[in-house]
Amino acid sequence: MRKIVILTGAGISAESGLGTFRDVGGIWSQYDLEEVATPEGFARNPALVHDFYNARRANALAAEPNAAHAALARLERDWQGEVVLVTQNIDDLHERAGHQRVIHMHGELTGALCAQCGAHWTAPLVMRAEDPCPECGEAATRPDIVWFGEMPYDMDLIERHVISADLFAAIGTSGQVFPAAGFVMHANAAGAETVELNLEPSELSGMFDRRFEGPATEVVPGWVE
Ligand code: BJW
Repeated sequence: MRKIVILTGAGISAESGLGTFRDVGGIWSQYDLEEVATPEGFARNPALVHDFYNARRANALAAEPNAAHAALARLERDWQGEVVLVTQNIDDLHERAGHQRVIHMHGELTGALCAQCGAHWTAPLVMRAEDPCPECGEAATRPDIVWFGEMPYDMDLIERHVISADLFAAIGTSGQVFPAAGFVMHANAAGAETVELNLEPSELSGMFDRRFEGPATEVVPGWVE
C-alpha cells in the first residue's frame, strides 16, 4: 500500500467546536445557503456574506486542532508512501496540527479574492465589501471560498490523485456535495480500497469497502495507529 488519498469534511473539525452544515443545529439550519454561499447571494448582499465569514474566521482562529487532525499529520510524517490530504474545510486546523501539504478544494477563510480581477491575497480578520482590491483597486473583495455553482480548486490535480490511490479514505463528510461526493466512485472504479470514517452512516456508506463509525477524535487515531 503506497498512496493514501484522504478527503475530510466538517465532521473532523466538529470536536474542535466548529459547526457542521447538515447535522441537527448545523450551519444550514441557521443560515440560508442561497444567501451566504452562492455568488448570487453575495451580489445581493455582500455585507451579510462578509458578516457570515468574518464570524466563521473568528471562530476558526479561536479553535484548536483535535486528535483527528493530529493523527493525520502523524500519518503524513510517518507513512513510507505518499499521503494526499484533500479537505472541503475552509479552516486551517489541519495545518495547525502540523500537516504540511493540504489541498483546500473549497477555499480558505484566510484568503481574499477580487471578484473583479481574480487577484488573491491574505484576508484580514475582518473583511468588508468596500475594501479595495490591492491589484485593481475595485471594491469587489470577497472571501476566497468556493460557493455553490462555482468550480472547486485543483480539480484536475485531485482527480489524478484519486484515480491513482491505493487507499481512499473519507472522514467526517456527509457525501451530499459534488464533486467531492463522487471521489469514492472514481476511487472504486480505479481499484482502490475505500474506507469511510464518520459519526454515522452517510449518503455514500454503501460504496465503501470498510467503515468505522464514531467520533473522529476516536476513530481516526485508531485507524491511523
Ligand atoms: C462527524 C462528527 C464527528 C459530525 N466525527 N464525523 C444536483 C445534483 C448533483 C450536483 C448538483 C446538483 N445541483 C447542484 C449541484 C452541484 C453542487 C452540489 O453538489 N449540490 C448538492 C447540494 C446537490 N456543487 C457545487 O455547486 C460545487 N461546484 C460544482 O459542482 O462545480 C461544477 C463541477 C462539476 C464537475 C467537476 C467539478 C466542478 C461547489 C460546492 C461548494 C460547496 N460549498 C460549501 C460552502 C462553502 C464553504 C464554507 O462556507 O465552509 O462547502 S457547502 C458546504 O458543504 C461546505 C462543505 O465543504 C460542503 C460539504 O459538507 P460536509 O463537509 O460534508 O459537511 P456536512 O455537515 O454535510 O457533513 C458532516 C458529516 O460529519 C456528517 O456526515 C456527520 O455525521 C459527520 N460528523 N460530527 C465524525 N465528531
